[in-house]
Amino acid sequence: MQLYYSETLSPRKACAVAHNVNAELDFVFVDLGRGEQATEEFGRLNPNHKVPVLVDGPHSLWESTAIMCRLAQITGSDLWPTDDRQAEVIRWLTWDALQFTRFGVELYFRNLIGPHVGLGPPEPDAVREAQTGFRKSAAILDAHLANADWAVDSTPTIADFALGAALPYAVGAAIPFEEFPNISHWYARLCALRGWLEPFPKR
Ligand SMILES: N[C@@H](CCC(=O)N[C@@H](CS)C(=O)NCC(=O)O)C(=O)O
Repeated sequence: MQLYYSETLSPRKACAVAHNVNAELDFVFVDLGRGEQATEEFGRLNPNHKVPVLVDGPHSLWESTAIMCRLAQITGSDLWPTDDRQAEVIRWLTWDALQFTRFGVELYFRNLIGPHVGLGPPEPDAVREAQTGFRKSAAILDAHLANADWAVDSTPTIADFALGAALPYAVGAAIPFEEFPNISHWYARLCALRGWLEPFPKR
């Protein structure tokens, strides 16, 4: 099994889970700067020409959330629970993609990636708007975490790995999560999990 990755936000989730669950796989670095994802060959693994991709024999699985599920499933990890918690994990994954990390990703692209790929300096109004969206959803997560150590029940799940995805980039991307004390405490717990702070293999 191979996990194709780059050292960027979405593959970071898959790599962190792979380390956390001790998955037996080979990490394959894809150099986005050199356009390695744009080749026809890579397009056969993922027609979107994006990383991460998990390749298992003839099967390739793309989308970081699906990859986190698969890695937890094949290793029997409780990061992807099979009981009543599963629907709640899906609830937070869905909400995260459409709310919390959606705004985090926008700030990541505008402030950190855009200037390096020729998009010029971030547009201040667009940054402010994304920060407003982020704060609105962060208030909801912060209220939830007032009475909970993790997104779902009392143990970490892939929902936490998804919710944390943009936060390692918070300083450079100007993501104001530290205004929210319960999110800050939860994020410190996430940082203590195996794989979170050092998700990428040594190259
Ligand atoms: N929704 C996808 C997003 C994947 C994605 O946007 N990957 C970026 C790196 S963070 C990429 O491969 N970009 C290369 C490109 O667009 O050419 C996921 O969660 O896997």
